[in-house]
Amino acid sequence: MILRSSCDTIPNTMAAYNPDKIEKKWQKYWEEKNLYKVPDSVARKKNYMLLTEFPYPSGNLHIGHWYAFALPDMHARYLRMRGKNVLYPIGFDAFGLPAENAAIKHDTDPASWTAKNIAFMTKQLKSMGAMFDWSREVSTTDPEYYRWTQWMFLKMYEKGLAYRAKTKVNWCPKDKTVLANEQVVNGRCERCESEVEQKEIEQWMFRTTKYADSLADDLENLDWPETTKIAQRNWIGRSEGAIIKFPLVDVPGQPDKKHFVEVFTTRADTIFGATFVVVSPELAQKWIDVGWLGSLEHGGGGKVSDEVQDYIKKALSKRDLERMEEKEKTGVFSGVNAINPLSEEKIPVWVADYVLGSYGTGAIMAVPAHDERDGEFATKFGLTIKKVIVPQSVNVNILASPSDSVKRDTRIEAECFTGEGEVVNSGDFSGLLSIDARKKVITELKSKNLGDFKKTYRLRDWVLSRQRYWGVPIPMIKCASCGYVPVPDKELPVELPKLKDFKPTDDGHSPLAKASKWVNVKCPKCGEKAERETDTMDTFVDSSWYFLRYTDPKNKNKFADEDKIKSWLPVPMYIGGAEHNTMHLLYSRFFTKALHELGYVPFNEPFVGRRNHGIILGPNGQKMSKSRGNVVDPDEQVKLYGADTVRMYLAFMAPYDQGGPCDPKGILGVHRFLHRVWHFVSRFTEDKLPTVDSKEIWYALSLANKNISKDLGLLQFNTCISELMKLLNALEKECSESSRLSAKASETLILLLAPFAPHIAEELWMEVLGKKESVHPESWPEYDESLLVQENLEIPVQVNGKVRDVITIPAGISEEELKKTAQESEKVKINISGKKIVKIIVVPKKLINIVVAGD
Ligand code: ANZ
Ligand code: ZN
Repeated sequence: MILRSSCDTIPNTMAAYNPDKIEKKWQKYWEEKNLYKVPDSVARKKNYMLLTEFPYPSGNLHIGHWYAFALPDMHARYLRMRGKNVLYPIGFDAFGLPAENAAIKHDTDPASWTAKNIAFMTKQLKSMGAMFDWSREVSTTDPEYYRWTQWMFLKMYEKGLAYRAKTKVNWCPKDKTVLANEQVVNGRCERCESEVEQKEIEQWMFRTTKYADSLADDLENLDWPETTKIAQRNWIGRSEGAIIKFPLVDVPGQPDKKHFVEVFTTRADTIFGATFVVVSPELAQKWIDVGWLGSLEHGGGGKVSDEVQDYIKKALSKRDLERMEEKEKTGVFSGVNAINPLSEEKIPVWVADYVLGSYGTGAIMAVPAHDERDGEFATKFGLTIKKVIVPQSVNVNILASPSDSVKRDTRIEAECFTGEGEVVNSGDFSGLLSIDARKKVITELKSKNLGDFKKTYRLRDWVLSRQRYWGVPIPMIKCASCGYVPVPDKELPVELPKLKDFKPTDDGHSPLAKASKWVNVKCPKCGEKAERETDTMDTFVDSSWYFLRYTDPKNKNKFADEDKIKSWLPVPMYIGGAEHNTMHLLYSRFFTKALHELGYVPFNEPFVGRRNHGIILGPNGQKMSKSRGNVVDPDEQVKLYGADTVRMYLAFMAPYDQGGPCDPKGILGVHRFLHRVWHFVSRFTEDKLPTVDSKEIWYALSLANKNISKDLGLLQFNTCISELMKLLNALEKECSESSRLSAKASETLILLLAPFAPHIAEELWMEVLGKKESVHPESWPEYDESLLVQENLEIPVQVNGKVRDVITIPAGISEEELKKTAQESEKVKINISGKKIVKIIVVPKKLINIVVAGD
């Protein structure tokens, strides 16, 4: 642990800098004055919502929270000083599994556990000194909030955007609930890391796939990190290809060419190389069910072989991911054959689990010469490999030498060539480029009614129901005669009942099923006995629209007033973690698109700008964790050094988008800097000292202003802090201990510091400069660009004490640049070339002397 006393070595003639005292004092003052309460509109000011991801009330604020909130606060404060009506909102994403698990562990209930955590974390958040507008706080567990979550679900249900269907879902056996695909990481539950099972259950779903194209296309216009866009595009996974029909032959007991197998391919240009067809075990099972692979009865001809049945059974028990990653390909001949619709060759149909039932049509045309998986499969089972694409370079003959050409050719023979090139061995299509052949092949098949263009997506509809207690009840009622009936609007919210036993059950039912008084209701349609839906919503539903509520958090009649929505949104800048690249950011976009289509919001993208912040590591550069013992507790650091130091240290530590190790020594360095600022500005109260207001002082202030303005606008906090440090160095040089800074220059310095260290800035502003009003509503200082254009100086350059040249340089040049310019002088070069430079002595603004050895 680092002791406070190590800072007391700093000479201090004035009252010592006591962050603990001043920070509490100003936080109280700001709250009393409603300094951060944001009006709906201010004349001639533009509304600007700076959004950060609202926290989950886990119970304790860690350093990552500080990183996520205290640094954007600097940006928010800056924009406010630049004349915007800035809303920096805060709330809690308070439903969810961890609350239930923690409540079970601590023998309490999720509601009390969550409320207690929110209260504690609110106190911690306030210690940051951020300009959160607490009057607009939202919590997703507040019935006045989730009334609208339920209402939105019902609006989407009315329009078919929410529906119920039986699907194969990811089931976490430990948490006993369904997980979205996005919540399964490497086949394991994202939260508890248990191996995820596959189960078929009826679920509530959102039709996210309806917007697949717009979710992919609209990324183009967003000011988002490219990595986030790529992650979303991959998640949506649009691929443009074709569906092609292959007639089946040799189907037991069926006349030829009556049945077809449909395949999805992105490489229709390779169709002449399709030497077999592979169907997924799922599709093969369907074929068995309708008798295409023969009968199941023993005895008699045309029976489905045991080998095929065993293979399918085994394959179906595996997860998709496992199947895709398997090194050794497995499969079995199905017993039927197909006709390649263009080459008209008879080719075998195999069953193999590397083809997935849930993608495309669940069947493929296998092109072993040009698809690696097909190639491995063909090699293993001795199937025909036929080359139909050659790299263009081979034909155009741009290869370096003939021997090289031969080498490459054999490589292509031996290996699978997956690239684009020229089509060969393909009838009339030979000679075309693969890209052009693709379209021609599909068009030709289309004219024969054997194929068509087709887009396919990896994106699946969003399974939103959870068989858990601590979530928003799904506002539906199940009636034996009417089916599912929506809860009427006027009965919203459907409040979550208090439950003694909220533990999950093994039978796949939500714990809410036990609340019989709550469950048993009358059908809103026919009035007969009916039951409430007992599943609750995935918490990602709650967080898909919270930014809308910030614009009008107290509205009782609507989720938010249209004019208020219009005046604040879409969000111009959203700052958060890269872990939300897909799920949260995709779901919020889906919600916005749905609400837009339903006419409730005037835009179809929620977040125009997005930046991801990096992750803070432990002092040793490893991920912070209790077990590693490298956790830096922000409360402890605040107690030692104050919030201003912690804020500025985190800003200084690393580029914001990268993050890095948190080093207590660095914290001390920043703390010393604030001591120096304190000491320097405090001298202002010593009336006897003369004031200094030189050109150099205004040059330093203007330069810092220019650079900080640029960097703070771009969220480049670390360089802002180093600018402040450089500024203080320059000011201290110009204004010695026996003098003090002028009032105007002191003001400018404090204004430049205010977004970063709001408490010390306030103290110096009000108590030292004697201002009557807070510094924070002040405008950002202007600077005069002409001050930055400095006159030139003539500097003699000596080599070993002898003047060799006189160079002309701008007065503001840095020492490094001066040294460089001096060595570039032709006259100097002659005298130092081939010699070792021992040192370079600089007398600022007067002289430079290069000392060389061997003269
Ligand atoms: C023939 C072919 C030849 C293919 C070639 C590729 C290369 P993306 O781009 O990811 O959409 N495919 C189609 N459905 C499949 C399924 N259910 N399971 C496994 N693989 C499947 O991939 C499309 C390609 O993946 C398709 O194009 C198909 O193989 C395969 F030289 O068809 B291709
Ligand atoms: Zn009914």
